[in-house]
Amino acid sequence: MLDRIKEEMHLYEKKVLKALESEGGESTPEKVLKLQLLPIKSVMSAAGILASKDIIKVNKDVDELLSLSEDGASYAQDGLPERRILSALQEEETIHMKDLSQKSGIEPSEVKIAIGWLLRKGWATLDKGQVTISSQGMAARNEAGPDESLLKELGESGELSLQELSPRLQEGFNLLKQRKGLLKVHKKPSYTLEVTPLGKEILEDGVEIREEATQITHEQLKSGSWRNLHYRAYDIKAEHPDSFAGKLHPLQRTIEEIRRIFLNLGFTESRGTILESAFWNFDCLFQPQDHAAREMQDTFYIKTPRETLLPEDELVEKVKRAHEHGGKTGSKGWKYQWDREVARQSVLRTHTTCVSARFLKDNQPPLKMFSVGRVFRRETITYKHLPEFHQVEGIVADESITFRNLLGILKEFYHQLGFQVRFRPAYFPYTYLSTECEIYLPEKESWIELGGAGMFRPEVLEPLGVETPVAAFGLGIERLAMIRLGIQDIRMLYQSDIGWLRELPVTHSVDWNEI
Ligand code: FA5
Repeated sequence: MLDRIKEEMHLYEKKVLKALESEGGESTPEKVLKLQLLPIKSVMSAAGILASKDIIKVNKDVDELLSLSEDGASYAQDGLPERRILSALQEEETIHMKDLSQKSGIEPSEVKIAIGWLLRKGWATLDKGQVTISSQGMAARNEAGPDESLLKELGESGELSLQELSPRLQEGFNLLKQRKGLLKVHKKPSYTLEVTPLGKEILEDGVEIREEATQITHEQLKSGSWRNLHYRAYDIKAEHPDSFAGKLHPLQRTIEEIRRIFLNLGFTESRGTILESAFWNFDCLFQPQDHAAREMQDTFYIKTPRETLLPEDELVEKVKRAHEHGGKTGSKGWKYQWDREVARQSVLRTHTTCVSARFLKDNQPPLKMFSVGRVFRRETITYKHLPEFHQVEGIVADESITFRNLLGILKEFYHQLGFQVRFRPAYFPYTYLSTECEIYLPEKESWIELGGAGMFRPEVLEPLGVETPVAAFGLGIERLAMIRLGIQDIRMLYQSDIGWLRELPVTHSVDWNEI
């Protein structure tokens, strides 16, 4: 234990400790620096470190130092104004107030105050403007008062310690401080360093002062002499100030992790826009125009622009036919009259599945695509619901793709994020088979739904000209982030709680080498 403490001691710490030993265990930094020829800053910082290790004690005292202001210095030289009047009164026992300035040589502005002090000290009397010297004044002729003594001392020595003033000078200080702006007091800390019992133990054990290697030179490396140098041990458990490095917001970090997983799985990334037409958000996904999700209370409709352009007629026609009677898909459709105007409405996209639909129109299978983006719904906010959140959407299209492949992809994705999921049957107008993935939340004692998935229906694929099966999924990111970060409430992600954000580690436990 003692050896370890000694090994970790810096050369300067040892020097300070040795100096204190030679001074009998206690001394001032000023003496230490003279003994060891160290700069005062090094003594103080070494003393601070020694104190933090309980090897010495640093006692701090504050000295109050007294000095004269400019006015004080001129009084010290010329005498206090009442003294100068007293001198004048010795020649003429009585002087009228109005002549005082001229006869004593003090400024007219000082006369009033000077008379005040003359009377207070009993050196003169005042009667109808006549100032007359008293017997006390006569006696004081050749004798300086305590205030004058202090002025004199300060004039000669420049500075005096307030704590060390003699009682007479202390009395002088009490008088002088009643006059404005004559004295200056400034506080000066003074320190004594004192070896503690632990410090004594170390000293008794022996402290050797050796030069330490701090930087190794090229030559030392080349010649191998670095092996013989003495190195100080580091205390890797030493206390350190907290530092809060800049880092990505945990939600953004989750998004980046998700992107990386899909990129590593060979998916292409695509992007859409948050302002979308009802056509791409609903119609081409075979969502009937009277579907509940399309209601005003579920979807944000946009006033400007209220309407959007529809894609080419051929596609619009095919979507219309799919809705009305199934078109060439073998389906019977929804059996209603499809309205282009409804499809033209602009909306804030309610899911990212529209990005998949657009991608399928422009790209031929085989393909793997994912997309991350913000979506909007008229939701009542709860611990797991937000009106604006992120989804990651994906599609895999290939001749051989099956529903089982889809479950495999989702399992793999969640597994890489550290989750076990379960699947349950679900319904979406645009997929068959359809499923929802859920994970268990022990704190809420319930399952929470993380995403929807399924195989796109022919009514979706046929108008887009896609002939292979397409596995599709859309997963909520905030809920996933919430569970990963161990928070009970989804709103935390948007609250900018600086304390919580600071405490979060910079990285997750995901080991990218394993992915
Ligand atoms: C959809 O949005 C489908 N488009 C998913 C899909 C894509 C199915 C492709 C089939 C094929 P759903 O409305 O269930 O599905 O939303 C998907 C996920 O988004 C939910 O599981 C949930 O994790 C998240 N989510 C939904 N609403 C909210 C909300 N208000 N706040 C936070 N997250 C939400």
